[in-house]
Amino acid sequence: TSAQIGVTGLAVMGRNLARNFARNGYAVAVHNRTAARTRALVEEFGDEGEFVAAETAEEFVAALERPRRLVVMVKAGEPTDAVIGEFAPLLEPGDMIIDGGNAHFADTRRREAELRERGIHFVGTGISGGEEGALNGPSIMPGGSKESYAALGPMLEKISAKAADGAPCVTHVGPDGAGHFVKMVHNGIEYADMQLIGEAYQLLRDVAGYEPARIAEIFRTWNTGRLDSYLIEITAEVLSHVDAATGRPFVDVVQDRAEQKGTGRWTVQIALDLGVPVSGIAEAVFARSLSGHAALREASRGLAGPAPSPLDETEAAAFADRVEQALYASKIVSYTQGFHEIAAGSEEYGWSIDLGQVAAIWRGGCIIRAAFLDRIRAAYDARPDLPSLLSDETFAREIAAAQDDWRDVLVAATRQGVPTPGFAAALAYYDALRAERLPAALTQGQRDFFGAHTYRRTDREGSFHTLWGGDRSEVTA
Ligand code: NBP
Repeated sequence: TSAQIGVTGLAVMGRNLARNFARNGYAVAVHNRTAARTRALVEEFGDEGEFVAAETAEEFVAALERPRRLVVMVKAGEPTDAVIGEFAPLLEPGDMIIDGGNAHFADTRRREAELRERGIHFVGTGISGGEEGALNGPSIMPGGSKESYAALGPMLEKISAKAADGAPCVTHVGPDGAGHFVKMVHNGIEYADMQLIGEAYQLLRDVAGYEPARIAEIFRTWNTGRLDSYLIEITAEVLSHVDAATGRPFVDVVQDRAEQKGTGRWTVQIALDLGVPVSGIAEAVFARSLSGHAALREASRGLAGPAPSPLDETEAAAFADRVEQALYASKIVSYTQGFHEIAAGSEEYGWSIDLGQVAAIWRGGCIIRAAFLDRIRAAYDARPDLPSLLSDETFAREIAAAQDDWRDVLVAATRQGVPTPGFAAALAYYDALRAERLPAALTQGQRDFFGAHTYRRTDREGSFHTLWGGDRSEVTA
């Protein structure tokens, strides 16, 4: 038998992706370092479609029709290089290695360049949607050559999620590492979304005084409006869940220490390198780190906070509405920052990424899927050179309508001592962009004072320096 595609690495993601291909009518060769996983897959799900089980790398490669399409779904990092090292010598020019793991885009660029020399297409591919998405339709972000997409795209379109308008949630993002870069920023935005939702929850709990079950109801209501999204939906599920052992709200029995695997951190690290302010994503990553510093938190428990000032029922309900406004406005800012980073990466690496397409393929399948993304797509479709999402008229108008409530929520949070770094960073970004003058002028003055770093004037061209240690006259630098 000859298989149209092969999957090596059959842990949760690879197994479900292989089943997804098989269920869509493709013959799938399956392989895993530990052969027991391969046998288990065929035993358990063999009747879902056509699988070709391969025990060795040679058998696996031989089972594939040419040009070969070989999907690698192993742990990102060294395992990926090990698998490439094992398979590449068995491949021929024109064959494709599709890395569906969460690789760092810089690794993808290196691997792509190395394999290109040997005529092999390396397609670094972001896949979002977790286990469930891999099986029933993920959002897929392939990079690599145009040529490889021509041979692979139709299959990916078939197994991907579909947006509400039926469009497949996959596109050729751009060359080499573009796909993994966009997946990285997707995850960064996911961190920010989760942080903002977390802050909204904490405010509803500590300022409005609501119990988790009641807050779940509020999220359910929000999910029928402009915040309609997968993350809001599952938030309601988690908040309404009751722990069987104790009968208490599930959120109250889980340790409040958030973990992370690294894609959020990468998004911030790369943003620092590119000089793109992604303050919302950065605050989300820092908030997770802070939550994990148990000793530091323990040592700080006794620090002074404000006196509690509970709201009555009417005030609490009004406050909950304002939190929705603050959450929505902050979300717009998060996406503005994330898309700015994609635009900057695209510019830096010459990827020509279509931002509207990125929003379009995130509409279904992935963790940040949301009705909202269709509006981002529309904004970029209307104006592909949009300098920022905030310059889109619709978003600008919505923030204008939300801003008073957004500010009030931050006042309440500050007064009552509820940490809201995501909301606050988003508002600071918004106000900084709006500002006629920033204190950056003073910063430049300080830099010129202590380091003769020079400055530019508002009224004349050129670089200038003031003789701070002398008569304070100005010279041309
Ligand atoms: P894991 O990330 O847990 O990786 C397990 C797989 O890697 C197994 O098949 C294992 O083989 C194989 N492997 C390892 Br570990 N070292 C190897 C080596 N040196 N040579 C060959 N194979 C090796 O699996 P996963 O959770 O299914 O994720 C797969 C990829 O998809 C990862 O890169 C992950 O970041 C990415 N991803 C995951 C999700 C998610 O929701 N889990 C979502 C999106 C992307 P063995 O069976 O022989 O040990």
